[in-house]
Formats: sequence, structure tokens, C-alpha cells
Amino acid sequence: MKDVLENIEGQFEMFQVLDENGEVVNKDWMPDLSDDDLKELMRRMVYTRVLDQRSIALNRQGRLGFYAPTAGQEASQLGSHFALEEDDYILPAYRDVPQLIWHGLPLYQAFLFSRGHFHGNQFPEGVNALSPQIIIGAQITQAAGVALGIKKRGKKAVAVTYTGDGGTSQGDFYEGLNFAGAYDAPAIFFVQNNQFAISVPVEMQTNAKTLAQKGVAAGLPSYQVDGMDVLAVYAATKHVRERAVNGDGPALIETVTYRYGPHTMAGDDPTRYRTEDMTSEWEKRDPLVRLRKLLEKKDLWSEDDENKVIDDAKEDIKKAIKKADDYPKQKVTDLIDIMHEELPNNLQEQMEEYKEKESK
Ligand SMILES: Cc1ncc(C[n+]2csc(CCOP(=O)(O)OP(=O)(O)O)c2C)c(N)n1
Ligand SMILES: [Mg+2]
Repeated sequence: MKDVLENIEGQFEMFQVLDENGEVVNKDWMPDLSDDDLKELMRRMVYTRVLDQRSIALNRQGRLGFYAPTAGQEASQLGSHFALEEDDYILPAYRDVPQLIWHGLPLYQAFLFSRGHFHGNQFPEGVNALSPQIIIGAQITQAAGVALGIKKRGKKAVAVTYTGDGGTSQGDFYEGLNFAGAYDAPAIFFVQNNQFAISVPVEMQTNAKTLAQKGVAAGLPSYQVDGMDVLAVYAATKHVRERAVNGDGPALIETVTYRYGPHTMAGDDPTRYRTEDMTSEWEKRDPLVRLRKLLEKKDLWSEDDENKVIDDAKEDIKKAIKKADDYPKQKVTDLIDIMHEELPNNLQEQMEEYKEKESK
């Protein structure tokens, strides 16, 4: 008997384009991006880092509710999104608010989502995405279904979903992959392997040496990508997207990354399950530092550019939080109203009751 497992696991090598020093180490896969595109990628990563820092501060001031920090994962999140088109449909998890924003969700609505306000879930027409999924893995089966819908309508688009390392232990993960594979549905499954599911390290989560290999059983081309390398994530996504829209079916991408912050702002204390050394090792691979080095070598990025993005982001955030503050408060009647086109009798009664109460 051959040791098939060993053969399979040995075949996954981490795909990288840009190394920690900002050197292109894989010229064949250097994506065909213009100087402006490269600068835009940098702008989006810096902007998102500022948004993360401000969101954490706003949460601590009690001005935001649920928030899952994103710092460290910018290359995985924004490199993948940069390879998508407007028609592509995103099914995010709770940490994937940045992709939604770059897909067109107004910032003030992301803030309302954080506060649990229903308007945070009312995405504008043309923003092809669902709200961030809180149930681990649920978005994966949904993405398989959305992808099949896209295929049946003959659209040149993909359904893209994101989960974490922990999410790959859910039954939904395997069901979604298998379904999409069986129907050649144009789906891209991202696994952002940030090393932990809250406090559980990935080594305890699974006996698999890579998470990419989990796609193989479902017949999906599956890749392990350096998730701190925005160009590698972009190139890999572009590649699997092209396959998918050309009818060649779904794919899986594992991005190997790290979250610098706590799991969420709801009391997680990372010092209880990981060392500061571990975090500083990952910080050396920081995605912003890497791309900045490349751009500086090409004379495309300066301190002034960086400061302008930081100032713009802060200004946008200030305006968006004000807009969220000014948005009408959520009422019980709103909640009853948005759930049904026609209200069932019992809710009709409650509606009358609350209308009465709210009018006082
Ligand atoms: C079905 C389900 N089980 C458990 C939880 C509680 N929970 C919330 S986040 C999380 C860890 C998920 O880790 P991972 O998939 O690695 O994503 P990350 O938070 O690291 O991005 C768990 C277990 C949940 N939300 N849904
Ligand atoms: Mg994780």
C-alpha cells in the first residue's frame, strides 16, 4: 500500500510572489498590475489598518458593538478582493468587513452592523454580498448555492466565501465544497488560516498538515498561499477566478496569515494562549511593510502618500460614525416590519401595541 497521505501533503508548497524584503521571488507569477494598481492596493491596506485601529478605539469608547479585528490579514482580505469584479458575490464571515467595504458597502452601514442596527444589513442595490456570517461555516454551503445560481443564469461571475482555519472543521465546509465541485459551480472558497480559532491553535484543530489539502477530496484545485503577501493572494485569486468563470469549476485557497489583535472585542485575551514572540515573528512578515518596500524601490510610495491615506481614512471614519449616530434609532416596529412582506396576525397585534408605545 502506498502512503497516499504523505504524497498529498508533500505536494503543498506555500505560493509566494513577494518576500519579506519586498523582493519579487517568483517572476513568472508577478501579476500584471499597473503602477496605479499597486499604489491602490497599498492605499487599501493602509486605509484598512487605520479603520481597524479606529474601530478598536471606538469599540472601547462604547461607540461600536461587535467587532473582530483585522490587522495582519489585510493581504488575504484585500489581495483576494482586488482580483474580483463588481458582479462577483461575496459571502463573508464576521472578520471580513473590509472586503464588503471595498465591494461598495458604505462605512456608516458597517458601523450600524456593528451596533446591531438592521440598516447595517440593508445593503445598497448592486452591492453583491451577504451580511457577515456569525455561524461558523454556514456561508460555505450558501456560497455553493449562490455559485450554482450564477452558473444557471449564465453569468460570468463567481461566488466568493471566506472562513477561518476553525471553519474547516465544520460539516458545512465539506458539504459546500463537495456540492460546488459536483456541480462545477463557480465558487472560490477562502480559508484564512490565522493560526487560531479563538484560543485553539490550528495544530489542535486538525491533523491535516495544510488546510488546502481539505479541498482535494472534493476534487477542487487547492492552493496554499502566503497570506501576508498581497501579490501572491491576488495572483492566486485571479487564476482561480478565471478558471471558474470559464466553466472549470470551484477552487480553494488557504491563506496562511495571522491576526495581531484579539479574536473579537468581547473580552478575548490573546496573551492567555500565545506568546508575544509569536506575534512579533509574524509582524516581521507584515503585508503592508512588504508592499511598501517594493513600492519605495520603484519610487511609487512616500511618507507623504502614506500620511495622506491615513488622514483620508480618519476623515472618512469621522464622517461615517457621525452618519451612523444620526441615523434614526432602531425601533421595535422596525424589527417587526422588516421581517415579512405581510405580517402574520400575531405580529400584527404586536405591531399595533408597539406603535402605540412608540408614539408616546
Ligand atoms: C457554529 C458555530 N460554532 C461556534 C461558534 C463560536 N465561535 C465564534 S468564532 C469561533 C472561532 C472561529 O475560528 P476561525 O474559523 O479560525 O476564524 P477566525 O475567528 O480565526 O477568523 C467560534 C468557535 C460559532 N460562531 N458558530
Ligand atoms: Mg482562525
